Amino acid sequence: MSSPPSSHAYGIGVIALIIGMSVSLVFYTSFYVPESLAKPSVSEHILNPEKDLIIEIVPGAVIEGNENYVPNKANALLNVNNKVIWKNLDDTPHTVTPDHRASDRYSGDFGSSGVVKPGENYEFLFTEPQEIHYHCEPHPWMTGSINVEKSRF
Ligand SMILES: [Cu+2]
Repeated sequence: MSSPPSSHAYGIGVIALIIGMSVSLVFYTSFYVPESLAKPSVSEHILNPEKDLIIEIVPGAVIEGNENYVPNKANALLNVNNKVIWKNLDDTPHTVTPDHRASDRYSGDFGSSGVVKPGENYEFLFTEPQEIHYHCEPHPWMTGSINVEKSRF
């Protein structure tokens, strides 16, 4: 005795539905969830700004009273020059250390993890507006600020 065709089709339909739901659940938990938790979506223009903003740690920066981070109060615009590069042109290692913990949702924690050696750079891609005051860990009289704003166009 075989069951009537309609009941058989119904059974296949239920199985298909269960398989479909399981596949979606697996997809959701293994691809969609980790992807959305990983990083906020950031526009291409912010990820690849037209220009870099260069802040020089000028020669002689180590000496108290001299200029150190130049420009000292820097302004960056999102979409324009939100990638900021500190270049150590001095002959002493320096750091770029935030006065208070600062981070960017995309780029993570701000600040050079160790020293920036003479001739080396520290760069940070800002993807959201914020103002950071920073200093040099071994030479705390060296201070500067970076202000990141939205561009108006
Ligand atoms: Cu220093």
